[in-house]
Amino acid sequence: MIGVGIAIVSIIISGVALAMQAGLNDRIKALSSTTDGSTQQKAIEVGAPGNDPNEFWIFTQELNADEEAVGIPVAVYSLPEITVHKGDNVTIHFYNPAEEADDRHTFTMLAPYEMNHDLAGGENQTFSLTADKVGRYTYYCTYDLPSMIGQLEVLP
Ligand SMILES: [Cu+2]
Repeated sequence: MIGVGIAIVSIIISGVALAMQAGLNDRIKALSSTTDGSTQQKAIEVGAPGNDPNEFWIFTQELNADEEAVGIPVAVYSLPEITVHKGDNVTIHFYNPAEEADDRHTFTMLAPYEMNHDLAGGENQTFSLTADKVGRYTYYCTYDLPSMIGQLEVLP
């Protein structure tokens, strides 16, 4: 008699567990299905503590290499990728920490985010843009192509 009772209780418990699992599956499906019926994994994004996700600091840097021996410019941006979302107001703090004033670098973009910030060594500038066009856009230094580039990615 007790054995039958235990069997009935465990059948009820596993039934409830199955129903909960089914409900959970429906919720996951609802979160990931799109209007055309295909499924899509939503990207997880994790920031750094106290960091505004739309504010970026970028330094110019001359690599420790013989530019003439290498044959192309050996300068880079400290941050070669910026990822934001459509509609974000993005702030960039751009620093050229070179000791010589004539070691110039630029942060330049073509349309639709057209801009050209040209800094002498020791200078910095803060500027903003509204990320209203989705896509990948290259930023580059007019003095150090083809190597001194980065990508602004604007996600939908
Ligand atoms: Cu440069």
